[in-house]
This record gives sequence, structure tokens and C-alpha cells, in this order.
Amino acid sequence: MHLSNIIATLALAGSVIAAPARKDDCKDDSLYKAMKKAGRSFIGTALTIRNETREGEIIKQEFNSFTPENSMKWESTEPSRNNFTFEDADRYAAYAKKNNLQIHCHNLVWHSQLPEWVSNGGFDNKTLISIMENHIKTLVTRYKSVCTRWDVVNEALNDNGTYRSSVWYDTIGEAFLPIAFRLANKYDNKAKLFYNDYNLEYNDNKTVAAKNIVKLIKSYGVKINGVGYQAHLASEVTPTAPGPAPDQKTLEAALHATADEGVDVVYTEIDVRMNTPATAEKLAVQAATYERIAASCLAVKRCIGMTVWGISDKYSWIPGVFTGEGAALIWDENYNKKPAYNGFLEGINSGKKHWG
Ligand code: 9MR
Repeated sequence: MHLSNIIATLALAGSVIAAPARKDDCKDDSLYKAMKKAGRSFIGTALTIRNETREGEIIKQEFNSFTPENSMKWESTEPSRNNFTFEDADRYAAYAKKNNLQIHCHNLVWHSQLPEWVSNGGFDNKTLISIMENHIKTLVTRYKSVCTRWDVVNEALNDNGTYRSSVWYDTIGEAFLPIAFRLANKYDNKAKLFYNDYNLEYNDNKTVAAKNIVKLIKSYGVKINGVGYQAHLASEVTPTAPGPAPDQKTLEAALHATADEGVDVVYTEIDVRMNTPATAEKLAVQAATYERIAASCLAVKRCIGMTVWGISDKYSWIPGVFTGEGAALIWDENYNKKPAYNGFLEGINSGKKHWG
């Protein structure tokens, strides 16, 4: 069945958080309106489709883009060799189409959420590249014209800026990056192609390494459109965070490090965690953190958009992974706006002053 038919069928079947088609008539104080006024391309959220009506309403009101939180990852789409499963991912494609939203498609080549058959298959270089090509070809072709952006390679770096050991790097070497980008562009030359990683916000060795990845890919004569800064940050010292998110100058310098190589930059997975429970004081510090993250994007001309990693604290990945930490998003567990929402909005609005 052709993808547009699949999408139409799924759209008719209805998605559990269906929102009416968006128009540009959102309230003046929405995140989307503010980003649009500032001349940026998108404001997004990570999306897991679930039975929560408020999520559909908030997406319609506030966002024009989303990142499928898990459904397009390798373990979800190719659990065994050349056996592709698209039921879940297709629901997201249909949701985007129905609600006129961009999709930041996530992701093609990553060491994590990668099935054992790939990571422990013992493949030689040539075979692994052909496996990569088959996967990229199948996903990128299926979601051609659906994906506005693709995270082509995710998290290839260690925090000290060296390459992470993975089946990709250990078998193919650093060439796995340009090869992945070349293949993504081969099967969809319109989607914007991104390298995506965390802890790039500190303007340190890892940020320089991301800049070098941009240069490496270009040195192969291959297209890369941008770098995604995940921005999984914290508002205070926590057991898993060395301290609060960097100051605004550092954030801006980190964005410039790659943007100045002639690519777009985006914040792809923003959340700002704290030691829980939250207090009024901590929420105020978190709001100021969200404000400077947004302001840093808006101060950099090539920062074309931002995505927060979820809507409500009720479903954030953080408490399940970092015990005793959380409250990281901008809506609370009951879908009330937190001070962080207002901080984020103010940061976006500051962009008008910084524009250029
Ligand atoms: O939010 C995602 C969570 O639901 C998954 O369990 C987890 C598995 O690794 O992945 C989370 O999203 C990650 C994203 O895909 C890549 N960057 C880090 C994100 C948070 O772990």
C-alpha cells in the first residue's frame, strides 16, 4: 500500500490524541506564535501518542513540530534483519499529516535502542555498510516528504570529545558518519539532515568534536544541514549533573561553534531536571534556566528551532532513569503551565531584541 493511503487510513482510524488541523490563529502568547514572530522555523515537543486529550490540545495550541520519542528507532522499525515494522511509526506520520505538523524524525544510526542482531552480529565493514544502507533506504524512502528533518547519526561522541565505541565506529571507523549522511541524502534530498548529541551545550571538547564532525562530513563532499544540541540540562547540582545549565554566553558560544561552520543549529531534546520534590524556589530557578536556553537560541541567527522533550512531567523519561530527579518539563503532572513555561516564552520573546 502506498504511504499516502496508509496515512489516510490511519488518519480515518483516528489517533488517540487527535487534534483538529492547526491554523495560525493560536493565542498571541503561545510558544509557536512567539517563535514565528521571531522568524524561526519550528517549536516542537517529543511525542508519544497516548490516551491524553490535553496533549493534543497543547500541541495544537503551542507547537508546529514534534519528534517521535521512540517509534522510529532501529529496535522499533527493524527488530530483525530486513524485517521492517512500521505500524507504530506510521501513526506518527499520520498524526503529523492530519495536524499539519513538521516531524523531526529520530533517528537512523545510533548505538542505543539498536537490536542485538546489529550490535553483536560480528559483521565485516562491507556487510555492516550494506545493513546501514538497507535501513536508511527503507526508512528515509518510506517517510520521504513526511520528515522535515532527520537525525541521521545520534550520539557518536564521548563527553571528552573522542568517538564513542560502538558497532558503527569500531567496524567502519569515523567514515560511518559521512557514509550515513550520504545515504540519507541519496534517498531523500529534501529533508534536512542533522547530527544530534547531548552535552554539546558547554562549549568544551565535545562541542569542538561536533564541529569537527561537520567538517569531516563536508570534507567527503556530503551534505549536512545542521547540528542538534539535545539540552538535557539541570537547574542545580544533582547526582547526575555537575551543575546548573551553562550561562547564556556559553550557550551562545556553543551554538556558534557549529553554526559558524555554515549549518543550522537546533535544541532537539530540552529538559531541565532538578532534585525532586520541586519547591517554588527551585521552579523559579528552572524558569530562569529555560529562559536563557531559549534566549541563547534566539540570539543565534542559525538557530532555527527548539524541541522540548515531552509535554508533562507526568511522562518525562527522567525519574525512571535518574532516581530522585525530575520535574524537568514546562507543564506539571496535571498539565498546568509551570513557571518554566513563562520563562521559556520570555526567552523566545527576547529574540526580537537579539535578532540578527
Ligand atoms: O525519551 C526516550 C525514552 O522514552 C526511552 O526509554 C529512551 C531509551 O533510550 O530514550 C529516550 O529518548 C532519548 C533520545 O532518543 C536520545 N537522546 C536521549 C533521550 C533521553 O534518554
